[in-house]
Amino acid sequence: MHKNKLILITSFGLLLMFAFAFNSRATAQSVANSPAVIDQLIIQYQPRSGIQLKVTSEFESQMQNLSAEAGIMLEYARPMSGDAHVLRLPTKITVEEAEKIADKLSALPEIAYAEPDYIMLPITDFSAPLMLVEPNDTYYADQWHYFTPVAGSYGVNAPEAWDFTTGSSSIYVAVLDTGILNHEDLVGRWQGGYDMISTSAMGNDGDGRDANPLDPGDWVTANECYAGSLARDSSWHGTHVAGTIGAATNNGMGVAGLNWVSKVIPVRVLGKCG
Ligand SMILES: [Ca+2]
Ligand SMILES: [Ca+2]
Ligand SMILES: [Ca+2]
Repeated sequence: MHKNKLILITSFGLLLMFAFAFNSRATAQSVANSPAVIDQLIIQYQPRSGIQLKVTSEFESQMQNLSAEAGIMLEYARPMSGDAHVLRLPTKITVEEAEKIADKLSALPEIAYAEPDYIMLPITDFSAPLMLVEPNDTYYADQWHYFTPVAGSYGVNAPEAWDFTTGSSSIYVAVLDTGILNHEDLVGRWQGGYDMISTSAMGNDGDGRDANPLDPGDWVTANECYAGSLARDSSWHGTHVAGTIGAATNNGMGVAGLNWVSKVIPVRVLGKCG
């Protein structure tokens, strides 16, 4: 696996992590603040259901079926991407009522999911000045990739994101890489994991797949991987990535992690020679 793929996987994981955190908070707030505001549902058919609600002659009977199942008259509003559809309710109802109806529709075998078209509310008062949380880790000043982007740099604007969330204990981030070291700035920040490298020579730990994801090193001598391959020191890449995602943060030592709470699950997929 190439490094670029790893970076992509890592980046995608971070995006998911933050998207999930933002979404869950926004949803929770919409439930608390919206007693009777839902007037639409969103449904999506199973990919192979063969039902194309917006175009076929099945339209009327499908709408009647859905209304019967929902126990309320549903009116077709508009299509969405990915064979999802917006259905309109005859009146505004509470989030709880809408979720019950969505649950009934979700139970139909041809429906992949159904959910209220939630009214999202801002999760912060944007007129208030942001705190711009800055952690106290020793090397944080060198971690430009977390900073607010300025001309010529591409920081991810972590201080502003940390004002919203520093992570969630219900989220785990799998790092598919070279494994992990028992590093002092990762104490308590990872758990479980697995060594998926099936050959002893590449795994460099004397066996095939096993439940111990510790990284024994991936150094190679000249010509070890193929004729003419160069000698190389261990990369410890998995530990580096795990630290970027979830190093112990604001603990006055080492580096800061992007996520201060969610734990890393290290999975070894890269050893000697790849
Ligand atoms: Ca092994
Ligand atoms: Ca192992
Ligand atoms: Ca630290």
